[in-house]
Amino acid sequence: MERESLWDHYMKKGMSRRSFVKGCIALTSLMGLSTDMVIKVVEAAEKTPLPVVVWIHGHECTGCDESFIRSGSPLASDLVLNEIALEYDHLLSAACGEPFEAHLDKTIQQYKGKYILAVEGATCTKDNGVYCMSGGHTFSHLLQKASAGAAAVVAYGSCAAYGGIQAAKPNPTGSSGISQFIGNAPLVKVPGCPPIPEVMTGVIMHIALFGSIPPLDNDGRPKQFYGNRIHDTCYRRPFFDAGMFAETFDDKGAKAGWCLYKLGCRGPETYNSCGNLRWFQGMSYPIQSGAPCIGCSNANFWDEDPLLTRMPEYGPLGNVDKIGAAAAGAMAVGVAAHAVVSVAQKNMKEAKELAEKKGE
Ligand code: FSX
Ligand code: SF4
Ligand code: F3S
Repeated sequence: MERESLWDHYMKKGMSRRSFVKGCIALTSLMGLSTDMVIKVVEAAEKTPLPVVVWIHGHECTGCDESFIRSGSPLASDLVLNEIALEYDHLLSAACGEPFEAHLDKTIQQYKGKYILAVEGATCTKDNGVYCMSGGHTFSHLLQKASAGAAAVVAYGSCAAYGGIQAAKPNPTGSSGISQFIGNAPLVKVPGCPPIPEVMTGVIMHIALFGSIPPLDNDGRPKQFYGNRIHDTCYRRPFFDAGMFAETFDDKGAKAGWCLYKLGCRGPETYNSCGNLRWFQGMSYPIQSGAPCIGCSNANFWDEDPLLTRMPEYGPLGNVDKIGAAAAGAMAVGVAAHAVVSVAQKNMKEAKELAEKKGE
């Protein structure tokens, strides 16, 4: 039996063509596409059957699902109930036990080559993978089984993408990202600890409507959501450029909303959409709440926390060059050099103003 499309679904519920088109416009924006793509989205939503999704969880904290269920556009409930056919989900499904596992087997047989596999969490291999089991088997086994017939695999969160917190040194469970366990299935990485809810829904709807994965960067992340650094879209950037930095979490700079670089902000080396989309329907994001970006969408962020390397360095403005030395990579050094120049310019301006004041 042919599965219904989004348009079929709207008609069945007695909704108008107008609300369908409005929904498609919202989806276009959600997927990070330009408005000239609206017609293509409408066409795809008219014809493409709703995608079957199998959603599994490995080694993680479930924060990714906590994020996902707060998606505001579309509402996670709309996505789950109306826009995808979620056949199996470790967290959201009401069923459990043997019938649940049997349903997984039936789903991956019936929709072989057609379903999307969404994965949250790392996999672990130490001691034969005993630290992460599902349905009586290791999570690595489940991953191999479920990815074998998947049209695409979406790695939600930094755990599935890179290993995450449980892979932190000394990594006692041998945790890692999922890429080596999914064979040749096309993989989309959606990192973040957790990822932004609208990014999670945007990626799955892109695959669902176009039947292909979105354009990816060299690391396998969708370009439309990971194409900019947090630093490029940060509303505190003018303070960075002016050399105005908070030095402690409660000084006058922190209270005035100055740049958090000296408090360990990894915005200059982190690619994510937090500065554009923000979180929870645009309410806020870490930097807006006064917390430096910890680079939660970066591989290995858990072992490279700049709070540990920068915190002892803050203080005299001259220490900014040490921050550059501690930061990884030429880009970060360039940013630190920019910070030094900004600070020097600010100091010169202040000295000039003081001299002028004294001369009055
Ligand atoms: Fe990891 Fe997600 Fe961080 Fe937590 O599923 S990316 S620990 S928010 O829950 O996997
Ligand atoms: Fe914003 Fe951080 Fe860049 Fe400062 S260093 S401008 S707080 S992203
Ligand atoms: Fe993570 Fe930094 Fe965004 S910590 S939530 S990538 S601002």
